[in-house]
Amino acid sequence: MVRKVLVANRGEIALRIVRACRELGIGSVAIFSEADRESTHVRVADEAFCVGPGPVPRSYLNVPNIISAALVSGCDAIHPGYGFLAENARFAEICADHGLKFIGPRPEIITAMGDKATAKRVMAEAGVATTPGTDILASVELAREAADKIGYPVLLKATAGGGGKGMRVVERPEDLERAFLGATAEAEASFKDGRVYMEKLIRDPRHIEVQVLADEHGEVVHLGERDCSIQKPSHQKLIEEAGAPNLTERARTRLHEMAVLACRHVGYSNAGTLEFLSSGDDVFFMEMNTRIQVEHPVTEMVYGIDLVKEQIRIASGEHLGYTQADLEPRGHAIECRINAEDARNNFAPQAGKLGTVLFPGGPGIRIDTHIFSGASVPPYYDSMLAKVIAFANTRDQAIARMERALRETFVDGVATTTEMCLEILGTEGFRNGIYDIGFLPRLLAQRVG
Ligand code: MV4
Repeated sequence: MVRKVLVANRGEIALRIVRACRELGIGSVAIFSEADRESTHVRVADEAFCVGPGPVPRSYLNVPNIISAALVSGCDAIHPGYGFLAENARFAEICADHGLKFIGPRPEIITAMGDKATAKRVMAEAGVATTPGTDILASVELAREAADKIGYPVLLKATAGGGGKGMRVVERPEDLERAFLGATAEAEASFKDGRVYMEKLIRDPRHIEVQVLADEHGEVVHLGERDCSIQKPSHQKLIEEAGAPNLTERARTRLHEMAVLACRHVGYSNAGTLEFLSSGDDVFFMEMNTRIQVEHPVTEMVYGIDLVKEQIRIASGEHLGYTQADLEPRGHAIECRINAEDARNNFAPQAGKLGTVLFPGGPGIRIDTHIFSGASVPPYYDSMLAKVIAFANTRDQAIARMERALRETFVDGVATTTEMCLEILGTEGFRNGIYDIGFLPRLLAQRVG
């Protein structure tokens, strides 16, 4: 086993990783910015190093300082969490160059999956269902030919994208040129890579993703699916659940099989997530995330597996030690994200000093958070403060439990997404489990008139 892990992150996920280390009997080293000096992950880790001032490029992306902290403290591995350096292949290489095990897949896989057109091509080769479409489009003329063949409406996507940046829906031929130039310019500005590709637009799909674990000896398992269709207009997830409601058994089985097939094909190792669009019996591969994800706890609750511990064990060269037949999901789990955001004002991020903070407890409730009464919320970072996870035998019970828990949640001093989550849980669409990626944008549009 690795003996000491540098946790290259902050907030709830840094704390989550420190907890996994402690339970494995492994040392943990936190890093922090000057704005996070008083943060929980700093207190709870065995050791902690300041790596720079508040702004992200000067601290949590400061690779020389992070590598130095790992080396002077005698770490043999780095866990990147999510965000920051988690999907930076160059960082994974630099870790290896310094004798530090990067807890994630090989750098080449990170690079391949980071380029969305490449990822799609690789998955299609593996036999995974992908959306009808093209590879990179070199000109408007080629885009026009492709769109005529695919049939409108089509979607232009940035290959360096993900998260919706550089994406354009094109309903009619006369809109194609504008959309192509717009998508290219936006992608160039956002990613310094203006290359785009085209897909058939899937109307009103759901976002279903499959969790996988693969060891470094070729064993691959899936840990079922999550429905992450409840997203803000900015494409950020707000509520996730495991398993997905209203999925046909045929679609569910295909999703699971394709995820495992894909991992075997690329020689994947460590934890990963394959994102799909789902519509009726149809499923289409979208992207693969080569990191632990924010919403991993819902899968942990349903499968009784600690995914972060598994990541560390896998990176240590251990065998999974179980097969698909050993894995049986039980019950239902829902996660609500408590963000420091004003849901009545376009989810504007909130910063400042917190007053009283009270989180729920009791049967079937898990809270993953780093905040406490009197803590500061710095302006530099992601606005997620906490994840409330409700687990129960059935979906209806999990919903009731989540509603109960959110009514026990108090975060004084900033506006949060707690009430927004309660409103969603109360809707007929959520309760019957028939919702798609347009659900929250439609709900918000109704509210403002
Ligand atoms: C799509 C799509 C419909 N058809 N692709 C959005 C972000 C990027 N990761 C992929 N996205 C989409 N790709 C085809 N062919 C609709 C979306 C999409 C979406 C997907 C998942 C979750 C929320 C979304 C919100 C808007 C659009």
